Amino acid sequence: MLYPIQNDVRNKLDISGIWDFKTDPEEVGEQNGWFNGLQDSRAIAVPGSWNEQYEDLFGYLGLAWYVKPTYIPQSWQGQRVFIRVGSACYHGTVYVNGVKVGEHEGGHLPVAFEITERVKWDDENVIAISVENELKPTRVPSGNMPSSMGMFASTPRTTFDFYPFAGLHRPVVLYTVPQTYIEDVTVVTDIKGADGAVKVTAKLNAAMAAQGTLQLKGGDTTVNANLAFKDGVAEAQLTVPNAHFWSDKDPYLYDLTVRSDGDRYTLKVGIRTIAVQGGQVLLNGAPVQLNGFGRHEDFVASGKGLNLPLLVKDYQLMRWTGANSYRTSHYPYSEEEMQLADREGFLIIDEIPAVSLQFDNDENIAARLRMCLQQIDELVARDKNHASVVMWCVANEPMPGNLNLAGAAGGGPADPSEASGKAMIETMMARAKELDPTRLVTIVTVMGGPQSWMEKCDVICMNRYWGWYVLGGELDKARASLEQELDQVWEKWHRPIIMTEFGADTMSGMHGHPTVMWTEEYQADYIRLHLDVAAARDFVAGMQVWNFADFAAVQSIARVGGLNMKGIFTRIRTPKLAANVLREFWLKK
Ligand code: GCB
Repeated sequence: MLYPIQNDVRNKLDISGIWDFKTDPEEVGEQNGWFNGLQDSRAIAVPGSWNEQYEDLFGYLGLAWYVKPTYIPQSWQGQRVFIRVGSACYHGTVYVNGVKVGEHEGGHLPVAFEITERVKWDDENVIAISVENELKPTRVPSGNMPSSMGMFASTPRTTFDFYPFAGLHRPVVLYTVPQTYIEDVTVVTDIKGADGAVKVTAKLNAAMAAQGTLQLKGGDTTVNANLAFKDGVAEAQLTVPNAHFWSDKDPYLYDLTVRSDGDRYTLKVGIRTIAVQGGQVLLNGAPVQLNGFGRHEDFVASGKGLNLPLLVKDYQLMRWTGANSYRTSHYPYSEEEMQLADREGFLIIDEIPAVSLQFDNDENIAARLRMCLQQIDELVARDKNHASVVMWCVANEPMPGNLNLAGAAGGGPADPSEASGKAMIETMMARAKELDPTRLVTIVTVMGGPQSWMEKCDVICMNRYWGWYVLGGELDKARASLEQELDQVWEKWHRPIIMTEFGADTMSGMHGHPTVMWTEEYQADYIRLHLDVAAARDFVAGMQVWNFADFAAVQSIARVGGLNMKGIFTRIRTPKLAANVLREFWLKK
């Protein structure tokens, strides 16, 4: 799925801004024609989560309406017009001039609908989007599960700890394409000695024959090729002599332009390869460490809404720690963020929203699997051309019924959900591999989860909390358990291991001597211990601290002030002591 662009033959109008907004807890808006305009509305910012904009909306997850009147330029006539919603979390329905044009389930991926026939060229157009984020067992991620999370039971009743923010979280844009247009482009890169090999597949919106061209341009290099479309598809293989390869240290990007009859589309291309060998991840054939963070899209006032200054600042702060990598825990991040990652040279583990999947009953499992597969399809379609994306992650901490949270990998006594979980996980991983055999595929395993679920992972990704949830305050024992588990997992699989989470809640400004849990000193010691243990093991291919910054969490006895405080930075991005430990380890290399 191509990102909308503005050029000489395509148009784009971002209609984000202040919209009219009204909640609809009784769900009467549709029958009362709220899509034509709202009575007694209030102002809301798009993008943004509604929960952070009004105090009374903090806990509201039900149906709500967004309405925006807008003109559409006359000069667009004759082209095809689309509306594209970057993220309606969790379910969105789109209306244009009183007509429903489509709906989308899944809160973190874009959707576009053609609206050419609906446009009024000489009057204002009314764009309306209804959105709800009700927590349901059949959704991904799931909520309101019959099972309780024991002492972790939270408000709202999620199966995860980040706050389930709702709303239009990313830009809403109108865009045009010519009548016959380039619908999709897929770029696969390879390295042949000093040369780059760039394979491009372009697809038109119609199964027709046509001619086209390709141009790859960067610095003094320009490579051209012809495209011959047959049944709407054309392929070309470019050779880039003495190519400038993309890497985390030198994120060089070429401009690739595809042309066919009346259309033109340009995207950024980084030439690189990614592979595993023994205990190492190889970028362009050389070992690379994926050091950085698990993160969240989260900030004061904007909630999970796209916040561009924050993005730029966060990348700068990550670089300041020496990080070169992160995971889009626990859902796909914005496209703007992926573009920045290409440009800044971050190595991304790109995750669908399958956080804390449970395998409780067949009907729910089937519904969740359908949703997960849809999200894998949509994520790969959206992100397949980003050099920064090196790995697909199809689940974070799937939960077996026999989970032994206090234990090492291996899980508790045999439980039927282990087999159903394995089947679902492997179906998802196979789907990602089938769609994109050029990237690595993984799941992130939970502490005490079954080892059998790691079997198909290219890289073993482990979330572990030795020294926090288990052996809290006992860092010596935590070290021994961590060492033992890492060595055992390596012995079993002989694959690279990335610790995708390890962290300690830390109240900024709280100090202690001797160090105790929650103090900045404890977090610093805890992180140092983990990085030390990893440094002594060359099969550890990356360390990603949980979390980059404190983030809004559901309310529970485990979350002081409704925050998860495992951040290396506070929610407003002030560094804690542990930031310097990261700098010590990650910058000295
Ligand atoms: C985890 C989850 C993450 C939580 C974290 C924690 O294992 O993957 O979403 O925020 O633990 O802090 O408890």
